[in-house]
Amino acid sequence: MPKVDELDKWRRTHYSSDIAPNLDGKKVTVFGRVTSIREQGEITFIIVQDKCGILQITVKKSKAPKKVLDRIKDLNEHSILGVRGILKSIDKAPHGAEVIPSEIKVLDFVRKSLPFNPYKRELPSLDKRLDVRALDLRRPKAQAIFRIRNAILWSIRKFLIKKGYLEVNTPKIIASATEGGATLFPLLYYNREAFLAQSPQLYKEQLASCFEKVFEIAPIFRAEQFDTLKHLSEAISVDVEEAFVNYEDSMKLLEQLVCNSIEFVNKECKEDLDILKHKIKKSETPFKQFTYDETINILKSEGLDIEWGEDLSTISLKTYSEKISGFYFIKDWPTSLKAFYINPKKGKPEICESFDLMHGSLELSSGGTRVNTRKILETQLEMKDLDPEQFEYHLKTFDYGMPPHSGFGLGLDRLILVFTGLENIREVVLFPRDPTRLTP
Ligand code: AMO
Repeated sequence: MPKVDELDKWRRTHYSSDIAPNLDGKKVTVFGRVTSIREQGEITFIIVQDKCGILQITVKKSKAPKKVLDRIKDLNEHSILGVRGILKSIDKAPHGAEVIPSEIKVLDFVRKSLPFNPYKRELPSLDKRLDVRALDLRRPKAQAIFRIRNAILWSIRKFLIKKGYLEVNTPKIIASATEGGATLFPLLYYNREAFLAQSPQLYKEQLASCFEKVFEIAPIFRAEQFDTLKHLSEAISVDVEEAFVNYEDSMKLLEQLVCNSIEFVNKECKEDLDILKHKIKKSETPFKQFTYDETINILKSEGLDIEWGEDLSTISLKTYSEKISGFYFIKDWPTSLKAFYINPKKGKPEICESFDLMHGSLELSSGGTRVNTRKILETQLEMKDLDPEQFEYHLKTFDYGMPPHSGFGLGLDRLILVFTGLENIREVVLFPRDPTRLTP
């Protein structure tokens, strides 16, 4: 077996992206993973990938030191290398320069044949890839997806903090349901029953009463029995809540947030979007808005058998998305279809001040003006077969003065699907959770 070297005092001087012809003659230390080894006559070309891309190590047998030749003798693809050497400009190499090594450390090598080669075109099914996700994530496409994800997160945080929203962290172990009792994951909390949080809804409302403008980017847990391309048991939600505004203001903010992220990703992630062969279309602004009533009428005129008060089924949304492209809102939903904390309209309580942000047939976000009085909250909890007593820890805060407030929850993973042009939500999550997957 080949010997494994120690890292010792070696530290990186250059990433692959720093390498350039004008550094000709410079001493460098580079690290990375071998993606290919090619022998051409007396020259060995070793392509090494680091977090920024690839670089070329060129070993000429007649000129290389013996210790370098010894170290590359048993080298295999996917080994982990450290290389010290001199940069030499050369047109044909990536970034216009190659590294001529004076010393090579093999920091680790491959001990078993890989279940698949992440650098090859032919790949196994997503499920097989997810089983060894750490290997799958070496794929250039996967790397591009998660760099775009990172850019989206950064742009959202920057946007909200600049506008004066406070980033908060709320408990993920909670005492009662917020989004309907059927989708809770129960757990044992010492000697009591507790649940994983379905959303930070109640906490973000309480915090809006203290800090006025808050947001959280965190996991939400949904125990739904699904087998779709757009659901997860653990998803990331961007939750925003604000005092002294209503749902029209929340829609405006959400639209600005999405447009800002599109602009940022289009500017900062050009190469990654090219790798994915995807272009994010800028949607017309303001985003189109349809009331639930208008939506039902349009669907009826398309020949769908749908009654007022019904939720929009997958078929309804597919039909609708064939008529409307890009981002759009569906607002003013029946109160019966929305959660207990959404405010019914004055003089028309069967409709509530609510909205969903859609892209095609995909629901990206939902939000609304919140109920602001304890009495209505209690009535609505009972209407949803929820026990107000279980919510006392929340309801009592409404006794102490609660500003009017509104907000939304935006499904980050779904937004990334739109930004990357992918179809399966599991592709854009590092370690997805669904009813059949709990590892890795
Ligand atoms: P809702 O339940 O509609 O609203 O969730 C908000 C958004 O989160 C995303 N989402 C999911 N993504 C992947 N897998 C899931 N299982 C999943 N469930 C939800 C969707 C959805 O639009 N408290 C309210 C928000 C609010 O009113 O502020 C809520 O949770 O993109």
